[in-house]
Amino acid sequence: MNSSLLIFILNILYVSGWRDLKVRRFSDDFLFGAATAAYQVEGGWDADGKGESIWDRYLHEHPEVIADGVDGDVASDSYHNYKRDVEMLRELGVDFYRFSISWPRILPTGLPNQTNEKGVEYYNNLINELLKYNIQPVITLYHFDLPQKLQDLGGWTNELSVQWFEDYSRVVYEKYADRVKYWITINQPSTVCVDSYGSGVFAPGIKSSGFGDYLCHKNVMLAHAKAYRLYEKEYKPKYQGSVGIALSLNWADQLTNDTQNVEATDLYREFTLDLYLHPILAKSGNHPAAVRKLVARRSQEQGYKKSRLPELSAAEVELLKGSADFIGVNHYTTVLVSKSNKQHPKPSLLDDMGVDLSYRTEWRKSHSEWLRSAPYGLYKVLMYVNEKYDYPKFLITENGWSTSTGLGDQSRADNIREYLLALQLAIEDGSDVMGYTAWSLMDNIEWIAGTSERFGLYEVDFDSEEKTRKPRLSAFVYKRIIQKRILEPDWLPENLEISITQKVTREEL
Ligand code: PNW
Repeated sequence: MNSSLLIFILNILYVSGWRDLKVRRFSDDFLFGAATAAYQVEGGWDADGKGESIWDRYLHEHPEVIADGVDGDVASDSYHNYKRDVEMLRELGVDFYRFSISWPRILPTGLPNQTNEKGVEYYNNLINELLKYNIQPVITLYHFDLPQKLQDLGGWTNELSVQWFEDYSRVVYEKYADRVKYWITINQPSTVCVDSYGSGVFAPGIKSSGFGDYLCHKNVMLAHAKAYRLYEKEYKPKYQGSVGIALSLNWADQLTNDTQNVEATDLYREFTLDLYLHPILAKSGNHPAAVRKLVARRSQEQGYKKSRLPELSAAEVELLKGSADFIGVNHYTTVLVSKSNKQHPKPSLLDDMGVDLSYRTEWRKSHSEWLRSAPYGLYKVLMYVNEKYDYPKFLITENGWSTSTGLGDQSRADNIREYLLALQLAIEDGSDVMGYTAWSLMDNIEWIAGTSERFGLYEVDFDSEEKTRKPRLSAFVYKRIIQKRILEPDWLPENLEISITQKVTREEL
C-alpha cells in the first residue's frame, strides 16, 4: 500500500472515531500495565536517609517555575502508600507495574560508598507486594532524578556519569534482579538532555542548547549501554531478564507537502527519533549520518574545534549497537513540522534543526499545551521504526492523557481506546509489541506543571492527609479492556457514581 493511501484510510478511521467493524483481540500473552516515576509519586524526599535529587534542589530553589507551586516533597506519598498502590493495580487487573527507583534514595551520595538500607527496603517491600499478587515489577533505573551531589560535579555532562550510572545499576541489580525480570535503563534520554541541559526548563535548569544537550546525549546513551552490558554479562545468564530503554517517540508529520517541509520533517525525525534509535538498532550503529554531518558542519562554521555533538569511538559504537532487548516507546502526541524562516539563537538545537512546530486544529486538546490526540501517530511511528530498523521488539512504556481534576474523564477513556486501536492496527501490520503501559496509574507531580495537569487513571486528593486515591471512569474502562481483551467503543461502567462532566464528543470539535 502506498503511504498516501494509508494516510487517507487512517484519516477516515480517525474522523469516523476509529471504528471499523472488525473486532480485534489482544493476544493472551499481550501485557497490560500502568506506570509512575519515583519523584512524581513517592514523596518522602528526605525520609530515612534519602539523598537530595536535582528535582528536590531545583523546585526548592525555584518554586516560581511550578504552575501551581506544588513540588514533590510529599507528592502522592507512595513512600507510605505502596500497599494501596498495589491494591489499585489489582483492581485494574494489570500484568505489570512500571515504576522507577530513586537513585539518591538508594545511594545518597550518588556513589556506592554508602547505601541507604531503608531505601533498599522500600523497593523490596514494593516488589514483594507486587509479586504476592502476580504483578510483574518493571523497573526504570533512571527517571530524571539524579543525585544532586553528582550534579554538583557536572551531572550528565561529565563523562564520569557513565561510570556513576554503571556503578548505581550494579547496586540495584544486586538487590533486586533475583525477582525483577524487566528493566528499563533510562527514561527519555531526550528529556534528560534537551530539557535539562539544553532549554533548561527541567532540573537542573541548565540552559546550553546545542551544546550541553549534545554532551549529555553521548554520556546518557553510553550509560544506558554500560548498564545493558553489565546485566547481559553478569545477571542475564542467571536470571534471564530483559533490559531496554524508554525513548520519547512522538510522531512528526509535515505541515504541508512542499518539498521544503517534507525535508524539514525528515530532518526533525532524524534529530528526535533516529538520534536515539540508530546507535542501538542500526547495523552500522553510531549517530545518524545526517545529524552527524549537519552538526559537525555548523560547529565548524561557528568556530568550534570539534563537533558540538561529540563523536563516538569505534569501541563506543560497538558498545551501543544492539544494546536493547526491547525498545520502550513513550508515545503521547504528534506534531506538524515546517521549515523555519525564523532566526534561532546560535548554537541551539532549534537552529541546527531549522524547524517550526504546530498542531492540527482538529486534534482534540488535553489539559497540557503540548498534548493533542492524534492516535494515527502511534501507528505511524511504530511503522517508521519497523521499516528503518527491521521490526524490533517494542514495549509501549508510556501513553496517556491529561485532564483537570474530576472523576468523569471520558476524554481519557476515549484516548486510551483510540490509541489502543492504532496499536492493534500496527500489530496487525507486523509490529512486535509485548505490551502497553498507561501513564499514569495515578495523579502525580507533573514536573513543573505540579498538580495542575492530571494524568491518573486514579485521582489523588492532594489536599488530604492520606493522599486518597479514587478510580476515574478511565480506570473502569481500562480494567474492562484488560479483562475482555477487546475494545468496546461505547462501553461504560454500570452504576457509576461518577458524573461525566468532561465528556468531549466529536461533534463538539
Ligand atoms: C513523559 N512531549 O514526559 C515522562 O516520562 C513522564 O514523567 C511525564 O509525567 C509524562 O510523560 C507526561 O508528561 C513527556 O512534549 C514530556 O511530547 C513531554 C512530552 C512527552 C513526554
